[in-house]
Amino acid sequence: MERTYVKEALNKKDGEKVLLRGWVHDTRDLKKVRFLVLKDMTGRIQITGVESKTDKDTFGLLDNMKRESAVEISGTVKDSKQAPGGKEILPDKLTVIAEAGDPLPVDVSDFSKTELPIRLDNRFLDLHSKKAQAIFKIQSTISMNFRKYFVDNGFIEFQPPSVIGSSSEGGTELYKLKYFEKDAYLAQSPQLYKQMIACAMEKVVTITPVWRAEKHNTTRHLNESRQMDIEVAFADQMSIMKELEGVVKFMVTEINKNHKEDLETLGLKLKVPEAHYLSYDEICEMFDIKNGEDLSPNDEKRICEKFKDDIVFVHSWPTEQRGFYIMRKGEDAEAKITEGFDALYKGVEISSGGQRIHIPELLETMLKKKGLDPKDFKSYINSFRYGAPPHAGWSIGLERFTQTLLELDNIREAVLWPRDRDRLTP
Ligand code: AMO
Repeated sequence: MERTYVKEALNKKDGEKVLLRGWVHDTRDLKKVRFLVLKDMTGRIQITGVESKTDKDTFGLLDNMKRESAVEISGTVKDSKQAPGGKEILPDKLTVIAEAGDPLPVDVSDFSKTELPIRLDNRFLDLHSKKAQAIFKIQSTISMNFRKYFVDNGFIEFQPPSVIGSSSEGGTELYKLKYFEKDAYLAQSPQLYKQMIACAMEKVVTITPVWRAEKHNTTRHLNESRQMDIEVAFADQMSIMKELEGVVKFMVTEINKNHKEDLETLGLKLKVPEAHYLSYDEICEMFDIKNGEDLSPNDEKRICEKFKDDIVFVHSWPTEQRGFYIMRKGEDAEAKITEGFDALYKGVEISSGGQRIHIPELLETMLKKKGLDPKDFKSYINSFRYGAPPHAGWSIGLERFTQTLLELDNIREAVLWPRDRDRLTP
């Protein structure tokens, strides 16, 4: 007999036979009647053993099932007003495929209070919980629809290298490694590569891991994360902010459509956000922030509170607050304002980007101003000497976005196996 998934079993008629596989979520023993809640990737269903009717061995097994054990159950579907979902299974045969150890190192029930570090130490088991599953099912919809939105709009997906020869963000937070006789680094972003490909193929998109050796220990930073990036030729900061607004609206709409139950599990109702566009100067004035400084986490919160559950684009940032590769207003090395922006959503920065410098001489000047050596960026600078048009792009962190959207206290909830200052295993 072919396997039936729980969701399918819940749609079968009274009397139909099924073969289910999954895990023991819960059991209840009322002596003459024994219940087992079976779960698989599609849902949960009640198995009801009755002493007077159920096969003796099967009824006996129901007495002593260890939670989270993998089992196979064949039986008959029965309509039931009391059972969740309106159906239960009267078992013919129960086979334990893999028994779970007892006690479990993590409580994976719906009322679990196990603390995050212990859950992460035992992530393999934590993934049996409804809440963790809801987060990663939604994350899968985020990345899939991110890709879909852009590919459907004519973008080309590309894969940048992860081992690089020099810094791509101009900062110091690089992981160094030996690469034969040379020093190499783990990529901090696909920045330089996406620019080079966009200058030839126009509209490009990627989802790629990045590594940042920052020693911070916060609830919104990881040392390994996934960035969802785009880059577009013949574009400026305004046109690509519109792309970000479009993709966020699309992803939220798809989540609302496909994850009703998961959102319920997480206690969330998602509003498809509107977008507000304000310059950095306007924001400073509006919120009494010292012009020239970065926005503090508290500033980001204050700004978002005013535009509740909407996206706030803060554009035209000052030069000293942006990377060396962000275009200066008017293509002027002395300009105080750039074509760079940040996107804030539900209290945090979810994305940053802008128009890039496509003029080699201006790039060399800006590198020097930032204390970097243009020699280290030779191949990158040279790539703009042969017909490189103005171009712009941004990056949105997959885990940061998941955390923000799902209102998770800690970004580590939004990554399967976090890499942070203290955590390298599992
Ligand atoms: P930035 O450094 O702002 O920009 O990163 C882009 C987005 O990536 C996410 N992010 C992080 N998520 C988790 N942990 C971290 N340590 C972390 N750092 C960043 C955030 C952030 O908004 N190359 C530019 C983008 C561009 O101009 O295209 C860049 O990397 O969501």
